[in-house]
Amino acid sequence: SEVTIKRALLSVSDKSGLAELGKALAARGVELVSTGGTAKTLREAGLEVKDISELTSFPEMMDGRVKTLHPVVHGGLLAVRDNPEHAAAMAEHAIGAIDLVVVNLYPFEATVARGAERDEVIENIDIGGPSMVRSSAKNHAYVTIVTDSADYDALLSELESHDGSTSMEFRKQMAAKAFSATARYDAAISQWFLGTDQQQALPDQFSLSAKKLSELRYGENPHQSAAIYVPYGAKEKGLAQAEQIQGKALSYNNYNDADAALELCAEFKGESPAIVIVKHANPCGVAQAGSLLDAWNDALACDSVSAFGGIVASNQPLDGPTAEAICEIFTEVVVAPGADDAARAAFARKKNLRLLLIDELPEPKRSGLMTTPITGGLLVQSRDNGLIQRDALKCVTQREPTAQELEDCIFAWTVARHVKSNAIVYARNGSTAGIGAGQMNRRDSARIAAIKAQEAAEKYGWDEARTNGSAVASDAFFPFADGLLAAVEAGASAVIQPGGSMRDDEVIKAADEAGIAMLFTGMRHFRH
Ligand code: 93A
Repeated sequence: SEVTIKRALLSVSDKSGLAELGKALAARGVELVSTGGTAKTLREAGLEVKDISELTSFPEMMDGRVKTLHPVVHGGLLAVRDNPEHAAAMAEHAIGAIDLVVVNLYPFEATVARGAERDEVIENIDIGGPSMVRSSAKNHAYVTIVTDSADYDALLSELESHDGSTSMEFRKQMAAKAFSATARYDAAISQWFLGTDQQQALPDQFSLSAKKLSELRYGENPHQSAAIYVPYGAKEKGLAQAEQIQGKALSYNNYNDADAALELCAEFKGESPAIVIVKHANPCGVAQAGSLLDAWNDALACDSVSAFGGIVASNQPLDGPTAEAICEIFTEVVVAPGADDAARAAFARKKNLRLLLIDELPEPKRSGLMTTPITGGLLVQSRDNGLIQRDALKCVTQREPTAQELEDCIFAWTVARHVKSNAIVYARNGSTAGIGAGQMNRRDSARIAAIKAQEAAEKYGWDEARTNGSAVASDAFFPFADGLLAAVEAGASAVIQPGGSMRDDEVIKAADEAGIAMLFTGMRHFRH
């Protein structure tokens, strides 16, 4: 499984360490092939280099958009060397094998970060580079791929210790790095598109025209008047036009809370059974489990005190056992995409409980405008539909999260997006363990969430709070290590947060010292 490096293709935007690497490879007798700028740097260092255009018999064209996208390159990268048909194709088309690929990509993120114009940003979307990276990584049985200049030394010592070859283990390790590099790269590009499109979606003028659907008894308080309106041309019925099966008329606060519950529950659309309990527009218990009943029990255990008088949403049609369990505590509103006969019969015994059925859960990724009146004006923003991309998560600690911690991180993060800032959410095994909402500093939110978890443990007679071994999500970065330390004290073993604080180094150091794993999402979710 050792492959001797005879020919290397180098094509790098970040030219640091390139000349040294080129010299070391040339000294081993490796043939160097390069794209324009890379070849120039190597030649300036006195090295002999073959231009990629000599290989492809095409000039680099269209402002460099098409340099390496050619069968002679990708054939040389993808060929299965001991497959006779592949070998015949190589011979027939004069495709030479490429053993080593050193590529780092156009600096897309740096271009965005310095505020470049749209055209320049687009030009910095590397196409040929990731293609070579992916071809090489796929064919790691034969090809060594290096995507980070920080790995040049590792490559050279590998060649040194294997007499000019690389081992399968090394190539596999580099391939894994390569795929995570291209995944992160694409995630950054897609994020940029979403961001700019959202900005562009804001019209120069807009008028909201809506029809009154029904008067509400009063608004947030009895001295305020209120009604519910439906915009002309509304595309979906949503909560506003849900079917009310039973119970008292809905109040303004009921609608507001039911909407918060529904929006969070919609994040679990098409997934395993999930229950959300909301109080005062904040979730106080969220869980996903094998059955709706289990999800309800887990969600309730998070903060059973707050769940009293709560609003419940389900991501699936309700069944009898779950409805019976919900009826055991005082519940204001239940909203779900359906309820079977047994569930309806159970709810019917609670005359005041408002049961709302919707056709389907809203689409969590949908776009739209959100408005907030201010004195003399209106603030308008695009809806926060920035969903997490697993591939874009960056582990910044020495320890990587375990598979379970990763799942819990993503679950906690999903919930945290729907909690008023400052939001801290602990989760373990698909269930929230403690939620801290709406505090003016992050450390207090972390402490409050931990207190709730402790109270739950005492009430249910558990040996430990569910924050022990939990993942904790923070809706915005930890400005200081103290918030993180409060979470560690509560027993969290993994953290997910946007990152981007001036003191990230301090926070990462505290995480490493505590032996926990920490993921950066690169995206913040304030909700004020
Ligand atoms: O414009 S591309 O998407 N098209 C290509 O065919 C191509 N081949 C290599 N970008 C391409 N590259 C990228 O060029 C590499 O990923 C690398 O970042 C850069 C190196 O160009 P140069 O050697 O001219 O500095």
